[in-house]
Amino acid sequence: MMMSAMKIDPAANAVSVEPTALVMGMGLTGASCARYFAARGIAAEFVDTRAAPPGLDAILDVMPDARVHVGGPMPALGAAIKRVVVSPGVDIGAALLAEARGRGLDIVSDIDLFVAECAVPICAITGSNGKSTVTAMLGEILTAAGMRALVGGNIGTPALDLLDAADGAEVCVLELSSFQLERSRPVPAAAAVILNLSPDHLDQHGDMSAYIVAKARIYEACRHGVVNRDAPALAGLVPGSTPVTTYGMDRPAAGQFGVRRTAHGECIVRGDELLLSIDDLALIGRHNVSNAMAALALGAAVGANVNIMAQALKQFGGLPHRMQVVSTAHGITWIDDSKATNVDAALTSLAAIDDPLVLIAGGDAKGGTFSALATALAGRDASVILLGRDAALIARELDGVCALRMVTDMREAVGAARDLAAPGHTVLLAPACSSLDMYRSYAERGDVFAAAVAGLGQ
Ligand code: UMA
Repeated sequence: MMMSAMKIDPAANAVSVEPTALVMGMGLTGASCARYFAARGIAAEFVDTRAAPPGLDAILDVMPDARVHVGGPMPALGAAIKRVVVSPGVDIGAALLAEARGRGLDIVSDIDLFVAECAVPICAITGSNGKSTVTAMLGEILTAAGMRALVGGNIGTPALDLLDAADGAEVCVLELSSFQLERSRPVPAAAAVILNLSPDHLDQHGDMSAYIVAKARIYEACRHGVVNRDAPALAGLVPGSTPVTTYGMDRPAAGQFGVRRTAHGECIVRGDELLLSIDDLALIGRHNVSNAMAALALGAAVGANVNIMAQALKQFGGLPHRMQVVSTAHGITWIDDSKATNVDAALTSLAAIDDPLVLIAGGDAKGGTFSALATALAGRDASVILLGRDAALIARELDGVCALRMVTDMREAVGAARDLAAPGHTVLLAPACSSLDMYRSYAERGDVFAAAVAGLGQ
């Protein structure tokens, strides 16, 4: 429908200039497109299948006269539209897009628009898990090494908003999701990495091979590939002529990043050069050693000083909702890992904990399966509390593996966990599912968990 409420009066909604750009999606990306087009004096039209898309007000703030269509059915393509910008959450099978393709229009993503104007080298980061951590980490250690870094993309600041801060920047660290990669032309990044690949978003991509094809696009036009040796299948995704730096948890060849046992414990090394003791890393878990090496390899590829970056890793304390300890009251450790939105991420979190465990899991399974979770829990001193839309599906796969309890909300989950946990136990929120069936985001889910834990008192 054409909007006619609140700020949008249809009578006043007539635009003096016919829009030449159509933006599909009115979330964070759509709002950043509005700012981008408004700053360039380009009239744009916006569509979203949601009845109340979250970016609507921000779009009308900068383009009060813009035509906006929310909910269905979608309008036909305007005759003057020359370019269509597709947000990451937009269905690529949408009829409007098919019409645009049929008409031979220029179909781009916000990432394409950003790349066309970005004058500094880009470090592009994707992977099923850890990509926001590596993006933030690399931004910090590049800054410590004296390079002014822009940081954005899937991590939260839409890429186009980075252009406003680009003056004086020397490098851009861009987190790219499979949705962004699938909707974009190959990004000519100075350096790119796929951190790891495990099933995620299969409800959207259809199957694992389509998901891998989307992720592999990150290497297609990059000038330097950074490759995880512990995931050998990923090496084959880099075009043969592209120079590569590898990293892995084993002892590396000259010039590559890895781990070596020394008299002072395990150290991150480049070739034979000692860079940092693993014990000095602020982040916990072996997966974060791997993440740290990915960041170092990317930073090195754009010319930053590796020794200074390695020292800066001592200060990087991580992002919220990723293995974040929210309480240790009464000898029970409560960990918010709400960002564990797929099974593989939850397995990584479980592997980082040796204590007897109460796991809180469940939500929207996104087409995932849970047999690997059952295997990881088998034989452990663990109980599982399940909530959310796919709780029953997970319960079927964990049946007989450990004690299960079904709850209806996070408060009840935390109360049940308090009953089950004893001093020395860890309660871990690692849902292995997306949060969107119950919460606006994984961050809100983590906040609700932390508030419920705080509500238990000291
Ligand atoms: N949607 C509709 N109809 C539409 C358009 C969107 O129903 O017409 C739905 C989508 O199915 C989706 C939601 O709205 O679930 C958001 O879509 P969007 O394209 O408007 O998203 P943005 O608000 O622009 O946010 C996107 C990223 N979100 C997604 O890809 C779903 C944000 O990543 C990112 O921070 C932002 O762009 C800036 O670049 C979030 C995310 O969850 C953190 N990403 C996924 C992940 O990390 O696993 C991929």
